[in-house]
This record gives sequence, C-alpha cells and structure tokens, in this order.
Amino acid sequence: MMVFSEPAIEQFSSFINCRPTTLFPQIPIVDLSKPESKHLIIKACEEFGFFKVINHGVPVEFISKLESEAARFFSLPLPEKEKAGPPKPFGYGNKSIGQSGDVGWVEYLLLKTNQESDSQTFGSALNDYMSAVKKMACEVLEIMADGLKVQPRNVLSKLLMDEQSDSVFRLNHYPPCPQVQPLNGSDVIGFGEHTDPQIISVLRSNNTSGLQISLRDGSWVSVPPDQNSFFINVGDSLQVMTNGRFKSVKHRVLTNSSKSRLSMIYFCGPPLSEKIAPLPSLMRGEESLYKEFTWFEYKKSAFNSKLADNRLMHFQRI
Ligand code: GA4
Repeated sequence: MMVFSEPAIEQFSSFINCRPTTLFPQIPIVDLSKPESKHLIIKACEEFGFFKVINHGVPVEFISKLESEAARFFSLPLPEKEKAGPPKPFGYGNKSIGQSGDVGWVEYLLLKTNQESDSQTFGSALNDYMSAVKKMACEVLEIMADGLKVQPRNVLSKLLMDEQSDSVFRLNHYPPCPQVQPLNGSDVIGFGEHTDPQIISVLRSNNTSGLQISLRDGSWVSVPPDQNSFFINVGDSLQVMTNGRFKSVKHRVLTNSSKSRLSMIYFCGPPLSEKIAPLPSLMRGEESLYKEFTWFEYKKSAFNSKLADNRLMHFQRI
C-alpha cells in the first residue's frame, strides 16, 4: 500500500468541519439511450449543475484498463512519479494544487487530450478511454442543445470536436488518510471546493466515496460513488453560454480513512480563441449577464485564482 507521509498529517492545513454528511439520494440519473434524457438533463443542469449518466456507451474494458494503469502509476515510488512533474501545466503533482497555494490530500496527473502523448506511461489505454469519453461528452452536449432548443445541434459539441479544443484530462489519487485525534469530527480535504472553469467535466471514479456537491441552499451532500456510471458537472463556461440558466456546480472531495479513491476526469474545454458568450437564441431579449471574453482570457484569470474563488465574478456585468 502506498504511504503518504510528507507533510505529516498533523501539519496539514486542509481540515474542515463538515459532519454530519447528508447523502444525495435524489441525484438525477440520465439514461442516454432514452428519449426523455433531454428533459432530464436540462432540469438537472438548472437545479444542480450535476447529474449521473448511465448507458453511456464507454466500453468497460477501456475503463478498467486505464484504472489499472493509473493505479500502477500511483503505486510507483515518489521519486519515479516526480520525474513526470511538476504539473506546469501538465504532469505529476502532489498535494499542491494550482499556482496560488491550495493544497489537498491528493496526488494527480494532468494530461493533454489532443496529442498521442503519455503512451509510454499508459499505452493505448489512455487514448482509447479519452476517445470514448469525448464521444460520450459530445452526445451529452448534443442532447443538451436539443433540450435547450438551440441550433445547430452541434453548437456545443463542435467546441470539443475542434482540433484546437483546449480540453484537459486529470487522474486523481486520494490515498487513505489517517484521521487524527483530536481532530475527531473533522474531515481532511482531498480537493477543496471549486467550480470547474470549462464547459462540462466528465468524471468517473472507483467505488470509494468522497465527492460532494453544494446545493443551491449552500448545503453539502455526498454523492454515492458508482464505478459503472459517469458524473457530469456543469462548468463556468456553460453557465455563461446559457446566460446563467445553468449554474456551474461547486464541488469538493473529502478523504476516506481506509480506502483510496481514484478518479479520472475529462474537462471539456473550447479552443483558446473561442468567445464565451450566451448563445443568442437563449437570450430572448435579455441582456448578457457577462462581459465578453475568450476562453484564453478566462483560463488565464482562473489559473491565477485560488481554488475556492468565485472566478466568474470578474466577468459579470453588474
Ligand atoms: C479545476 C478543474 C481542473 O481540475 C483544472 C484545475 C486547475 C489545476 O489544478 O491546475 C485549477 C482549478 C481547476 C481552478 C482554479 C485554478 C486552476 C487549480 C486552481 C487553483 C485542471 C482546471 O482547469 O481548473
């Protein structure tokens, strides 16, 4: 088993008091093979900015192969893994998240999606997985466009299909985290609360709990893990493209004291030069709530922020 000793847990600053945790039983489940999925997706994006996808079409063998490759990578000795770092912007990272001093009880790999790279480490598993997940993400975005009654149907998915699409792939490993006395009743943060800057994020994890989302009333609920499904988060860019009709979901990950959690997330980003603005047909005479900006400008500002910052604030009109 992997030992995660530096810094000692006692020195670790990311504790929060967040018990008791409520489960999120009403999580919207979208069956991609059913015609009603378009209404369910719209409702879920308006209410939670979050939903679970079943009948997703991603082959199980792609998922399990990448999961075992990732587990193998994270079980390497630290100096070996560090050869793949630092994550600026791509590579291996350990506890430190972003450039503004955030920390979490997590190690990770940030990877490009547009190049046949990292094949040395992951063989074909990575590309097989990413292609299948990208296809599924495009399907979700097309059903969403349908549900929003915006045309053409590929208005969102084409941003992902673009050769210049600035998507990112992330593997997160949350080692089991010893809960220390006298911190009983506190949880250690694996990945602190934040919204994702992109359009949507597509997450798959093993069967270890930890993911929580924040509801509209500000309460936190735990998302029961499901290794056979995918979870979709609405990101800041989609909030802007829908002029605030969809809200990007605040989420975080808490550590588990006995089991390790492994997640793989595809962050669907547009090309850097893309203008992020409300889709004209969704405006119905309204004004845009946001100033005009490109994905490059938003990303630059986001990467200078702290994880928990409200990044869209600087781009709001009022
Ligand atoms: C959150 C979503 C993705 O994981 C990520 C993260 C990025 C990073 O880990 O470097 C950021 C974070 C994420 C948002 C604010 C900035 C940038 C850490 C951070 C403090 C890869 C992304 O695109 O934005």
